[in-house]
Amino acid sequence: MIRTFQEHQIRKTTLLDGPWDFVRDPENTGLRNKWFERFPHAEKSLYVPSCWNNELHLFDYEGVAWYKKTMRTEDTQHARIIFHAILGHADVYLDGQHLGYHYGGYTPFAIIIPSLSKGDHELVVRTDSKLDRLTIPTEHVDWFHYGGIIRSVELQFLPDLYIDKFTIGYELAGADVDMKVQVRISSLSQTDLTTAFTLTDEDQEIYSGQIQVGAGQSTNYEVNLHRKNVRLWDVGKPELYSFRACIEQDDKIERIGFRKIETGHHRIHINGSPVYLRGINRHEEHPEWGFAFPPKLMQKDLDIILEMGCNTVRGSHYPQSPYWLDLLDENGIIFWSEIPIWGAMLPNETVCEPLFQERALTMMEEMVVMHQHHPSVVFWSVHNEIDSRTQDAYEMTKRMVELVKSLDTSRLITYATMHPLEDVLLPLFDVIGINKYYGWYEGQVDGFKNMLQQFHARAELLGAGDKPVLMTEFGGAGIFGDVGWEPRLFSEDYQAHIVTEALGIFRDDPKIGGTYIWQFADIRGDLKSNGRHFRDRARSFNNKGLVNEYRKPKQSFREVRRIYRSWSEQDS
Ligand code: ADA
Repeated sequence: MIRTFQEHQIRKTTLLDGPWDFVRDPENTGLRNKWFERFPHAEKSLYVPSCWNNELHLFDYEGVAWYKKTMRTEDTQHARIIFHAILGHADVYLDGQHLGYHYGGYTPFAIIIPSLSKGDHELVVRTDSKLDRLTIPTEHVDWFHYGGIIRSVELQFLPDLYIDKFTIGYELAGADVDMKVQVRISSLSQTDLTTAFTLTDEDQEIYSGQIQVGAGQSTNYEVNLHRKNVRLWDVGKPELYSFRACIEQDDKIERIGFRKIETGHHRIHINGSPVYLRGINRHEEHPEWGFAFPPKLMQKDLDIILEMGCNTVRGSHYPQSPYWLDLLDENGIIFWSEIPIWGAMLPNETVCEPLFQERALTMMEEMVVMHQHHPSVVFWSVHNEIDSRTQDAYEMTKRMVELVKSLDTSRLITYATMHPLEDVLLPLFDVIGINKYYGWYEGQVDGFKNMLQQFHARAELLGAGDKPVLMTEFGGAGIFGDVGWEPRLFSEDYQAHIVTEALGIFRDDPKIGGTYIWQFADIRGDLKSNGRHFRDRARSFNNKGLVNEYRKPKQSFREVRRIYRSWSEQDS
């Protein structure tokens, strides 16, 4: 399932999920000669969506792999295939013809095939999961970068006139709203056409009109509506609206929530009230599923996160599934959405590379477009832990921030820094995230106090003293089940000690507006047996989860639940 609700009532859609033929191509031979000629026999059948690294003998495979599926059309029809997420490089072929290429990993792309003939068609996808110095993330990253088609593949049949785009923007004044609805109707017809257009709120029609579209052209259409006394979406009090754009032969449903996001007095404000953030960092990853995280388990993650008393989640470190965000929308949880620029080992030369920057900007734009209607999204984050002390980082970041502002002015733009005392990027952002590991990588836990004192003074000097500061990462590793009388490194006890002490320090600092513990669950690490990096990752996992990779609670989980619940009571 892609969403928790139905996106179309008229448009015919079907999922191409299920078994696909799969073959590895470690030498990258298939690039020159068509895959289906070279490899008449599939290596195996692989379920889509999934990551191949969760299959036997494919644990470590990184590189090129080919997927093939036969799809059938009952009539000659216009087809649209949406790939909801393929990791890395993706090339799509239909009946031997190259139809398109996408680079990314966590955002959808679509291909339209007008008048696809009736019968069987061979759909082939070449994917390449290899990381290098210019991929995002780059080859040095602290999570296992899987390979595969990780989210659904959707086949849609389009009429001659179809809804190509449907976006809803708004400005709130109290509970009154000015809505700007934009639709783009596109034509796959040889003649000019006119269609009736209606907009409904649930089942009630709120607008109707006529739209003309030239043969093979697109028409952009805008509707401005004023509505009084709308129900506001808020933290813990979700109120959602479903709008349906409808033309004679096609429709699209979008769900939004009305809420106003501001900052003031070192806090995030939703609908005019300050909200202290009680959060965790969540990788959308599981030992059996990799990044192809199933909806059923998303519900369980959510239940555990609610049980802990959280009101926010940071989507570390890449755009997470729309289904997950639907769940957050429905539960009134704030979300931090970011792209996978993981910078702790990112060389400055990479930051300056045009291809790297171009990929970063495309990923940002695709993320904003994908998640723009989710009320849960409050933060757009442009990167994590890059070397934020340099002019090059400043130049790239400025481009990214400008792009986000051109796409969406209703949310806060942020990032996470690991150099809070030397960072030159502070003035560019609405909110500052700090990642620091006192008690783990450096010194004792109370090192946070001194660091924060210096940070606040510096932020003041740079004119960023009134911006909300969030502690976006802190914590330590605790191996599940390793408990004792003494707080040894890697024990559950020591991990719980770091997290509880740190939370106390941050809560006492009036300039800190919230906390995101690193991290929700243990995740598979990118530990190469011959590599220099991440050699402290026991079990080849990043063990800083409050729950283990199968979501079983550690001592730190119980401590955080106690603390977050008591904060929740104090703040309500
Ligand atoms: C960084 C990084 C995380 C993780 C963490 C750790 O802060 O942002 O992805 O690698 O360190 O566990 O060391």
